[in-house]
Amino acid sequence: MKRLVVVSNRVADPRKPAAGGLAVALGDSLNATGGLWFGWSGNVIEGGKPGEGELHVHQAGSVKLATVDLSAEDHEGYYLGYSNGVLWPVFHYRLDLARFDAGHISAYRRVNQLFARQLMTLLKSDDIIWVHDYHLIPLASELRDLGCKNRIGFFLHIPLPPQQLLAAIPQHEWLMRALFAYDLVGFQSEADLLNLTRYVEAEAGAEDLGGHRFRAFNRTVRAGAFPIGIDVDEFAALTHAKEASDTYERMKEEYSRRQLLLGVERLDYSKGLPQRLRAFASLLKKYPENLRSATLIQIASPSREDMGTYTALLQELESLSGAINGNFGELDWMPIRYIHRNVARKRLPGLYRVARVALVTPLRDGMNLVAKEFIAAQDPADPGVLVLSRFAGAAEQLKEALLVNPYDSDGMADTIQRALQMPREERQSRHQKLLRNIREQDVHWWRETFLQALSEAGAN
Ligand code: GDG
Repeated sequence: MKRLVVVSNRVADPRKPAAGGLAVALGDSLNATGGLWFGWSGNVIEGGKPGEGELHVHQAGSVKLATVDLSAEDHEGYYLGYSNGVLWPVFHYRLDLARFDAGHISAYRRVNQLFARQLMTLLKSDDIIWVHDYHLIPLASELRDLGCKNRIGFFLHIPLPPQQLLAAIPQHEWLMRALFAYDLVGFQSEADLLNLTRYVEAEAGAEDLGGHRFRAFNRTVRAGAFPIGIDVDEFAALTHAKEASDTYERMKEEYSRRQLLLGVERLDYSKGLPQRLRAFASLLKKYPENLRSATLIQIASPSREDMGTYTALLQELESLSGAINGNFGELDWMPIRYIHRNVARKRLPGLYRVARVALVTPLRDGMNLVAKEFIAAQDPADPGVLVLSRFAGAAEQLKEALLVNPYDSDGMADTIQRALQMPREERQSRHQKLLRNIREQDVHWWRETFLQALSEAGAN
């Protein structure tokens, strides 16, 4: 079996449960092939030389972890400036939040070159390389420039926006041309794949060879939609373990006279949090029978707080939740419990299971794993209802959720009311279909389907 080499911005030890679902999923293939996982070490070297960084290699069981330090200047330009200041907002359709700066794109390229140089020293000629996410779009192109002939696949975890939005990025031709250095590029949804097709035909003059294969710049790339899933069994086991059961029992008792609604995400403007709080306020106004009963627990775990756009969002959420609690709250009932802290992963399934309704209403999301985790944690005999944004990649698969337009607060309030009143039989039948779906297309299916397609992607 050929060795798998995974490259992503951050690297995790797959043996540690805290590493999260993706690490566990990739860990299977990395373990089976004695693989290598390569990325940034997380170290920022003050006064370090741009374009240079020490390589650290250590063995974690049968997997080799290789990481590179970044100079403070590279971290600022590559990570904060370009990846999270340009690509994250534009790819989530938020051109208005992008800050274009020529220095940032040079740092982005420089770090990709640094990674390519360091990775080349570790590669064997028949390794299969799988690159992840928007931080590393030009990596294959830099590797090819150094003579790398390996099979290389790329998976984008976030959405790919329409052609016109991509074209607003000052160096979009360079960025998108870099995709042609891969043998396979994978997206979360059919909508993203369609956006790629339109872009490469209109802007890169690519020839459509059929079967989502495109030819341009003397290379052929295959594209596909590979919706990422979760490890359903692992999540179900977590749900029945002690920490989650304790959380469930405690919360169940506390909320026995209330209807619990739940939102869980990293604090990010793509997740539609202010819109969700407004929809909740509208629910309380339009359907007063929910007063003293419906309670929204909103977890917004801290993330990328070194970026200015997040400070404004944090303030908006604090003021919105304060106003809603002030306007509607009673001595014995607070409508919103807004928690700006990380909740332990082991407790999350218990929280999901006790919720009557999950609000997963991003303005845009590549996939959204919270929606899938919520389904996996439910009691099939008395499941909660998933209210899901039509703009999450997951909406293409999870058709039995109640789909909403996150920009329409009143419409969302009506749908939440429907979810709160849904009879048990309908909840059961929807949940059964949703569960079947996330089981059939779980994270192992995702990994195997992608790697199979990569092994079949035609030689260039
Ligand atoms: C990107 C794409 C795509 C959240 N709060 C806490 C916590 N979480 C965990 C959830 C879930 C994960 O974080 C979030 O995953 P999502 O998929 O919802 O969103 P992103 O982080 O934006 O991920 C996304 C994903 O990549 C995979 O391809 O689906 O579209 O944006 O697992 O449970 N975990 C803990 N405490 C929290 O407070 N422990």
